[in-house]
Amino acid sequence: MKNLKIPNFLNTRMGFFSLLAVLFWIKNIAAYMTEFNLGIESPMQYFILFINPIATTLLLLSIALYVRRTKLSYITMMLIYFIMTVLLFSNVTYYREFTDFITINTMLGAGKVAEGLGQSALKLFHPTDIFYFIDFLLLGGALMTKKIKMDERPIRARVALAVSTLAVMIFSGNLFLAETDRSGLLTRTFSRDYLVKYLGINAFTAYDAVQTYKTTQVRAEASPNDMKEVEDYVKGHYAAPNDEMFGIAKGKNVIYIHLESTQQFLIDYKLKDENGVEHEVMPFVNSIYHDKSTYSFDNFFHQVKAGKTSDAETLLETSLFGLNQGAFFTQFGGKNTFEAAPDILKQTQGYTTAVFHGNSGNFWNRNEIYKRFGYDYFFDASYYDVNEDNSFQYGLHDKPFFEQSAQYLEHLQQPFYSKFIAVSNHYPYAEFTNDDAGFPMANTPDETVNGYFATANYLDKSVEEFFNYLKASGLYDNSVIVLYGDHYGVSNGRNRSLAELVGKTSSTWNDFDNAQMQRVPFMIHIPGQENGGINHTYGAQIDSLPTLLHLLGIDTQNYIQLGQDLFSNGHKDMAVFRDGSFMTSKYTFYNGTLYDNDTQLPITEPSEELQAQIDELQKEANRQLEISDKINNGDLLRFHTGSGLEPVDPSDYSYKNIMERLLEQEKTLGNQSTSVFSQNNNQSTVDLYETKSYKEYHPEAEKDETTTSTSEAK
Ligand code: GP9
Ligand code: MN
Repeated sequence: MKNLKIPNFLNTRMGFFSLLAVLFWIKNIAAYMTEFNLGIESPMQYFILFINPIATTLLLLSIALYVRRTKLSYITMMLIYFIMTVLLFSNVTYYREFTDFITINTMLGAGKVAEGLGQSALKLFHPTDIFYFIDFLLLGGALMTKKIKMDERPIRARVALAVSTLAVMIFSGNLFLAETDRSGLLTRTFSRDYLVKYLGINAFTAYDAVQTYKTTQVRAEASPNDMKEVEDYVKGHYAAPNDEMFGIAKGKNVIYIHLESTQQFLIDYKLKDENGVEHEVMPFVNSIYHDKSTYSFDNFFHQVKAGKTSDAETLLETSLFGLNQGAFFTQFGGKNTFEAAPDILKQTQGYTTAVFHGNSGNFWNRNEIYKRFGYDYFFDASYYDVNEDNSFQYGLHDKPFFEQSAQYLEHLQQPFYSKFIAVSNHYPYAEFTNDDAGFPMANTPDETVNGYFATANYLDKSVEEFFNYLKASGLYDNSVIVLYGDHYGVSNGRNRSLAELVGKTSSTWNDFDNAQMQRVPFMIHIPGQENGGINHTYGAQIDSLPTLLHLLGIDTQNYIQLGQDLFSNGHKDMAVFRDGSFMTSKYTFYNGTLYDNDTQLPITEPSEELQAQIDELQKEANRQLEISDKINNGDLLRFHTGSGLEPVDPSDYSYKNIMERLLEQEKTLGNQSTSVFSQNNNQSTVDLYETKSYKEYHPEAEKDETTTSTSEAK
């Protein structure tokens, strides 16, 4: 040790600075490789991951370069280094327990996290963790014993500025690459994994701090008085239930099936293959759509914006809109108060509540917001066997997803409220490369459009298999099953390629057509009911919650919901889009142009009377959106006292060790247990689940293929 020669370079300020920067970069990369699971998919993403610690490390450390006094400069440098290390290390340990990164809100409530961890906190530390701090200790020691000498010469301000500027430039380059690889990274903020993967932990934390500050400001300005305006609006907008429908599903389980990216035009749609043979895309969903036990809607619209799936979830479970910019789930999910479906059903009817989704729990901040929605259980990717063969970038594919969900579902106490979020039918609708390949591709100039039908067909089969299981296990008869499409699958920018496939012409395609394409499926299947049918009411996702609650026999008057029961005689025949566009049975007002639904043509010179009518509708649409934004931005529901609901305390919720808890509960309840498992004499029903690949369902298709290829070979 004594003879250890310190290279001269390290005895300069710049040298010491560089050493710290390199060391931190190494630590950071090591953590990326060994601790976090960031789902890197391409060489480009590896490259971005590799460079992303550099910019912020340089920028932060460069602060010390501006300090002229020797000791103070070294202390500042070491202090910054220490803080960055602590931040990295805290994220490492937090991730070990929560598979997530630390937000500012988590830091502010750190006491609660520690409390929740209790004894297990110590287990989060590994002996090798010394690696994160050893260099700090050694360097500190070397400075104090003068092994490394402090350089008395201050760094020139110009040089310090050059380093900071370089850091900013590297950051811009990093950001550019990130946005190219994942557009909307900062505006849509999908998940914390993404931000870390693309920009690093320091940048993620800074970004989160800014967002947290912004939302805290608006929230601080809101007051209980603002609630009055909201209550008045809701009272005036309320649509009383239809007596014939109220309570027809009382006490039943609720099973929401989220049909990812499924548009209404897929219903009853048949895709022609290259030989002109027609293939029904969603035969099973169609059979449900036309079933006498199903209340189907064919003028039902999605209302999402940048928050896509998560906006649909907000709309369906809270009867409020998402935001006009960014994702509500990520911006407010960790702090707002809700009157959400799971909580209402739990508190008023004793429902058990659970979500199933085969993607990481922090995507769209679900692991936070679900607690505030009152979800008892959230089975995220960590509960599923997800591997390279059965998954893609958004998680587990639908067939194994539904199949593997059965082992958990059978242990839920009934009645339960549950949501299954499928995902395989997601952009970019990549062709299956395994035995699930086989459904024909469409033949348009757009690959994305071409693949859409095959993934939708896969989703259809997955749902069919799940229904079969529900029937076999006995759950079916006790349940209301709601199928809904969350948003478009083919974006407006691609609709021209789709035009010919939906009986239109690409060259005359316009915004009127775009607007019509925003219809999504919505069906409420109630086994035992016989007077279902296709309802033509114009409605939208915001209407789902009051509709469902009324079917379950729950009065909604005391809740703050902006939608209306679709069965109510008072339901307004109208759907409002998030951007202020709207749709009625007569008119389409989309992107600022008014169209007549019958002629499908723009109305350029409306009569005075019509104009007044449209103005009135526009006012109504804007009012609904404005009230929603007031509630969400100001977190106004924390002031609402009339709901009769006890406030939700998110720290009462945990999504760890769910299975152990369910089994324990079954045991405690004994013969009072209402889970399917218990009702089946404590025998699992999982074996009743049957799943097969496309090739297994269509052995004839494969034969055809081999015959054609052999005949071609000849
Ligand atoms: C991800 C999935 C997809 O978990 O729900 O979300 P989307 O991209 O459709 O919003
Ligand atoms: Mn979606």
